[in-house]
This record gives sequence, C-alpha cells and structure tokens, in this order.
Amino acid sequence: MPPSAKLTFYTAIVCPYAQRAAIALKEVGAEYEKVEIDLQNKPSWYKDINPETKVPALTVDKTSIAESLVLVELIHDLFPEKKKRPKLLTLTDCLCRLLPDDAVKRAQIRFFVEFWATKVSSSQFKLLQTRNNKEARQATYSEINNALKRINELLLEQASEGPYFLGSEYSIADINVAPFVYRFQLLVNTFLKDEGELQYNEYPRLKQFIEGVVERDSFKATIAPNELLESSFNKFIARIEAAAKN
Ligand SMILES: N[C@@H](CCC(=O)N[C@@H](CS)C(=O)NCC(=O)O)C(=O)O
Repeated sequence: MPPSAKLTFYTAIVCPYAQRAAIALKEVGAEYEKVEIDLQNKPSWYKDINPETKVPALTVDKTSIAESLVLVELIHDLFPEKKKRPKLLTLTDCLCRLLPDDAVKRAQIRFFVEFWATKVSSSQFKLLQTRNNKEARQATYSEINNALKRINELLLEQASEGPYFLGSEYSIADINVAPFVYRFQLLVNTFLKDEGELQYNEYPRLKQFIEGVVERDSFKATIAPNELLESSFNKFIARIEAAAKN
C-alpha cells in the first residue's frame, strides 16, 4: 500500500507507548500528519479514532489502528525496507529491516520486549507507590536486578557486542524497549534518587544496550523533556493516591 497512503499519527509527547510508534515512523522516514492529544483533556472526537481513547493510534487512509506494539509492526510492514546510510562512505545505501525475516529471531525479539515489560517496566508502579520509603523499595530492586541479569543473558545470546539487541543491527526490539529504559532510569536516578540501585553496570553488554538505544537519533528526536516526564510521574502518584482514598 504506502508510501502513498495518508498517515495520521495520534500521540502524546510524554507517552512511552506513543514514543515507540514515533521512533518507528522516524526510522522508516514516513511522512505523516501528527495530532497531539491532551491526555488530561481528551477531545470528544478522539473516541471515533480509538474507542479506548488511548494514544498512540494511527490512521492509514480511513482506517484507524491502535496499540503501540501493533503499530510498530504495522509501520514496519508499510515500509518494509528502510534506507540507512552506511557508516563507511560507499556509493550505495544499505537496505536494513527493523524486523528480520527469520521466524525464530522475530519470536526472540517479541519475547525480549515482553520480558522487559513484565519484569522491569511493571515495577515502576511499585516504586512510585513506595517513593517515601527507600527500604520498602529494596525488594523491588532485587527483583529488577534478577531480571536485568536474565536480560543480559538474552542480549549475549544474540551477540557478544551491542549496542542493540541483535548486535549492530537496530530492530523493533530496541524501538519497543527504549522509551521504557529511559523513563525507568529517570525515575530511579533522578526522581527517586536511588542511583546505584540498578546493577546494570555489572554487565557490559547490558550497559552498552541501555546507553545505545537512547543515543539513537530517532530516540533523541522523539523523547519529551525531562521536566514533562517528571510531571507525568507526579500525575501518576496523584492518581495512585486518589485511588487509595476511594
Ligand atoms: N497498551 C497500550 C497502552 C497505551 C496507553 O496506556 N496510553 C496512555 C498514555 S501513556 C493513554 O492514552 N492514557 C489515556 C487514558 O488511559 O485515558 C499501547 O501499547 O498502546
């Protein structure tokens, strides 16, 4: 179908799920119209785009699709061969894909994304709940550090050197995890001031991955300023507290 299809991207700058799709759009060099949705005051028409009223959503011509993991793969399928300029100057551009053809590699990518979400990102909620009690956070950090050890093994299974999940090749694994890597570090190091609690420095391959995915141009072009992200942590805390009172 595309590149000729008209794409409209519904997003919110602070949202990590929306950032996944924003990175994918940037990576493939898609042209699209961007509509920023105010999550505190969502427009009533947005339910016609996504009945769940969540971001991200993407309209391809007249069809609207939601869910970030679905969108990242859709963007890949719409633009299967992104062009990347090789580091060494040659006369031709190399054609690189965000999702390899190999079925097992595709499954490993999806497993890695799922593992990061359930074993690391899901702890964010617990850490925010215990933000006033550092001791209470120790058990959560120990769970996360166990997960990081396993993540390091998963990275080494793919390649001995990074920076990316597959090694030197950037893929959907990196896109889907990077927004959460960045916010998690901001939460732990800056917001909770628990620097040093996450033990990824012990694993050179994992450290390289964590640094590499947030250094990518498409990531830097789509990340919200830290003040906005911190303000969204505060809104999250306010929601937890309001829910606890009810
Ligand atoms: N599973 C969804 C989650 C999307 C999501 O939770 N988006 C949040 C913003 S980060 C949202 O739109 N929240 C608005 C609401 O829940 O009303 C995805 O992967 O796209």
